[in-house]
Amino acid sequence: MAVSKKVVLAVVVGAFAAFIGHAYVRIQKLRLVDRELPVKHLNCHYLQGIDYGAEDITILKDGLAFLSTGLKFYALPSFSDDPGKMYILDLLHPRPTPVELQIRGDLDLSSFNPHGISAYTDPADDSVYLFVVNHPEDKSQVEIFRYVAEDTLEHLKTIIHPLLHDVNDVLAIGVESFYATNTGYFQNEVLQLLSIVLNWPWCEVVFYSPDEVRVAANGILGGNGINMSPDQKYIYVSDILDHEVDVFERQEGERLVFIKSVGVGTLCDNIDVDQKTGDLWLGCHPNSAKLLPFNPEDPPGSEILKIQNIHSEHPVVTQEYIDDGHIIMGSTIAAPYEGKLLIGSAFHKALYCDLK
Ligand SMILES: [Ca+2]
Ligand SMILES: [Ca+2]
Repeated sequence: MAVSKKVVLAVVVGAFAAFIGHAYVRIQKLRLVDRELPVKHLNCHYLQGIDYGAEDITILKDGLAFLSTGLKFYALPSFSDDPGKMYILDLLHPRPTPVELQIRGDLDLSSFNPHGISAYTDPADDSVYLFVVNHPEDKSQVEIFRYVAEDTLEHLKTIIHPLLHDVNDVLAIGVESFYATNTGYFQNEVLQLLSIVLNWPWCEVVFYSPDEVRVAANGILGGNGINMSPDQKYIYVSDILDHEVDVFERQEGERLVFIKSVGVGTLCDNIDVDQKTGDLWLGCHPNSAKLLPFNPEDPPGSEILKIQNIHSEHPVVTQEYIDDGHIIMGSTIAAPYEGKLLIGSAFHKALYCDLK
């Protein structure tokens, strides 16, 4: 081999090795490997019958909570091969107990795999609509249900669209309209990994209505939870990989304008908003290297954050609950209601806690 060819080869090999090294360091940093936290507990007990995760929870004004359970998603652990289920819990009951919701209509329940959820109450007649991200056979679609009786959901519609290709969470804003986040930008796993390593924040928030479907916002490295301020003027999106919550202003015609990002220092999943105070509650993963790959001997922990005064110059981010995985692993959601807090997980149990 001529000397010049050897030099070129050495340069190429060296550059490739440097890139792999850079990629490794960046991924380890994003995953918060080595992060260990002291536990900080609340007075909590397990919700009966929830053993395979309650990835997302949403609570209506009258204290009825909906839970999506049994998620199977990418390489996340899953302790059951059964299809996912929806549960309801009445927080005004003296001893709230989850009840499985019966699903009516032509939805295939054998492949039901519910993920992010959101409820919409129609001001015209107080009907409650539940929007559920569903991944049958690893696909992505949004199901719209009407909550028709104490323990029944009626399936109304399945929404499939090329822009809704890797949906994580949904925010209902009308009887048939919503915003949704995509977990990744690329459908190809190698390209997706490359986009993270090269810091291409291309994940999108998609607006859907029967008349129009479009990208409403992007600039997100890893899309996850989405929710809205009580006055419905602002939308919050968790950029789980960038360790930030992005704030968007809703403008006329459902245009989203980026306002700012608030650093959270951890991998936050779903967002709930206290309807009285406007505080954000976030279910987060303190160290995702323990989540993937999963090792029961060194379990992934849980971390619940609260953000106060998010619209001020100085939002206050506080850790409200921390566990090392011995009580609850892989927290994804924390939803407050009248001094109580529900904590859900991607694949483990759910907690009912006292905030007072
Ligand atoms: Ca949600
Ligand atoms: Ca999520």
